[in-house]
Amino acid sequence: MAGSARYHALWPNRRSRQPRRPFAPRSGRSVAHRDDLRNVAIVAHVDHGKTTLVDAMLWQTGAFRANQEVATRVMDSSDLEREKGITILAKNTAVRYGDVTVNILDTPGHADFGGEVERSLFMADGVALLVDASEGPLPQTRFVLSKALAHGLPVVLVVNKIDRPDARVAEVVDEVYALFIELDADESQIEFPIVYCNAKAGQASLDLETPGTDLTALFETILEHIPAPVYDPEHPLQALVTNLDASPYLGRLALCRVHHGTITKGEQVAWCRADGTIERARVTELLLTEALDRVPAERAGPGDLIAVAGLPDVTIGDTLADLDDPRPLSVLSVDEPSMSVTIGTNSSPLAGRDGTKLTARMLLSRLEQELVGNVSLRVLPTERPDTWEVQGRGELQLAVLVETMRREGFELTVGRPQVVIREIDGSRHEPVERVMIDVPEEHIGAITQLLAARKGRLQDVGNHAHGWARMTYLVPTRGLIGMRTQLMTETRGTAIVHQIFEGWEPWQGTIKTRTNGSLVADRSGTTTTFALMNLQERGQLLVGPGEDVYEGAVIGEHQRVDDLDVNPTKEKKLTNIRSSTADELVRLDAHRALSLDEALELVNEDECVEVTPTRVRVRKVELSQTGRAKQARRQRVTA
Ligand SMILES: Nc1nc2c(ncn2[C@@H]2O[C@H](COP(=O)(O)OP(=O)(O)OP(=O)(O)O)[C@@H](O)[C@H]2O)c(=O)[nH]1
Ligand SMILES: [Mg+2]
Repeated sequence: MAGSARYHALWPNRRSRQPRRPFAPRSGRSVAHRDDLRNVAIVAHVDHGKTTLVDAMLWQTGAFRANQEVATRVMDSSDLEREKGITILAKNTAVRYGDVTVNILDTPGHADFGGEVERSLFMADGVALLVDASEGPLPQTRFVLSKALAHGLPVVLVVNKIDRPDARVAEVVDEVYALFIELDADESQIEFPIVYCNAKAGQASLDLETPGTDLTALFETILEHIPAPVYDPEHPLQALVTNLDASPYLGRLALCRVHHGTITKGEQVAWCRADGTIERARVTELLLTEALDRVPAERAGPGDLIAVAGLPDVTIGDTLADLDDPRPLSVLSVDEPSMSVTIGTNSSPLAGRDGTKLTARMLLSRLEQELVGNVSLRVLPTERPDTWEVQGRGELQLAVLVETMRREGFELTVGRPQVVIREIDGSRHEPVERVMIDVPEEHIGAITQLLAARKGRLQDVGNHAHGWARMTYLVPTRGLIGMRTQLMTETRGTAIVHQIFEGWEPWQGTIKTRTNGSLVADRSGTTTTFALMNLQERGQLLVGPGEDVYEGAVIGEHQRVDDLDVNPTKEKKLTNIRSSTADELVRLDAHRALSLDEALELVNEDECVEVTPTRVRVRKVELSQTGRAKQARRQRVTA
């Protein structure tokens, strides 16, 4: 077959990679190709321009009418994604380029959503690795590349944002080569083509000197270097569920890649579940993606990315197979969680004021629902019947879950983020992160001190741009909790930090990260301007006047390391004597209103966060003053 000859000429070393691709036909079996199809995942560090590039690819291939109003970064469709300006869920879109359908998988670049990237790779036959022309490869670039190489996927390097005035393309390309070598890529993988892009303007070129006018160079490179899906024409149906979605009309949708065989609307298939059981199920609806829409289809074949309705509680990792010859695929595994928080019902005195979902039962069923679609999360019981421990990849992933739930009407108590501890070979291990910090050179001293206190080990210092250093550390994840704020203060807001999970290491002993105590309300009531004005000298306030507080609510950060109980509700004593002095000249400074992420970063060990649809409050776990005093005494005795 002509297609096959061309294919092997392009990828002479493919045979050696085959054992690492779980779904490719076994050697010795006949091999066929879907030459009319390409499945490419776009992977990169956060903000390097993946979603913007997908926009440009959609425009170029005529997915939108010329006068159509289309939002920028159209794939970032959820409210949270739009607000935060980042991609959270991996999504796919399909465009037609000539006779070929290109399925593009847009993935998130933030390290916490690495599980999404890993799953997308099970659907792809190759990746476009995007790297910012100025920032160069960063920790998540390393992560996504290592995963792509482990899957044996060929890479097209896209150097993006070449229009940046501080672009340093040649160096960045060298850094990418160095990264491939560091990650032990084999030779065929290192011989990647390079496309230079300005995703914002929709331009790509193979030659840096002559910029492109559109994305033709990118599409041609993808067609040439990302292999068409291969399959065994004699193999029965095998489709792996790698993601889930829901439709108001069709119910739960299983998003799958067909690896072998064909699937037809209305037919009966064997539904092979993760627990080993096999059920008979009917494909009530079959959908293929066209641009941003899912459209009904009669049948789909090898390499197609499909959505299937009719399997009510299908989960990720299930296989749809031939009824007469079911062959389940091995369940896909992704990296284990390294961070956890406790999530419980709201136990503050103000509970029930603005939420609609308050009970432990509602909370548990919501968490269970989340587990179905998110394989990188775990939910465990705690000793309290109304609280669960939720484990995930990082603080942001957990914060996004809490944020989503509060928008649905939940009121919650969220504990301080903790690292997950694991027993490995009988000893305690903790997660360690690789952290890259870009700072102006004059702050190197401050960074060194800060990271040393948090048990960071310096791996590398380099020059990133003129007068800027790039320092790479390995730091216990524990030491990073709450670090960002301190780092920003020390470097006058100039530091740029990127971090990613590196691995597990033996427990590294006590790390002292806490620097400020809290100002804690000593009674219930409403805050007054008068009281806050007197308290603002003691630290940074977190509440403004006229807010409801209760005993044990944290109303500010204390300047000192210990906590201070204060009365933020005190009224001014009215007298007959007019005074034109003192307090009228003092103004109440703006307080620092905390977002959910900031609150989770700020909380001390004996504190937690009260989250309702409209409010985020930091509070003591033990609300009563006397209770806290007792606890402190007991701790002093045991210490
Ligand atoms: N100057 C310039 N800016 C770009 C280019 N491509 C993207 N950007 C900008 O970079 C920012 C991030 O773009 P996104 O497309 O959201 O990046 P992303 O990789 O999808 O980000 P995540 O999904 O959150 O990982 C946006 O402000 C874009 O406008 C480019 O070629 N040149
Ligand atoms: Mg994106």
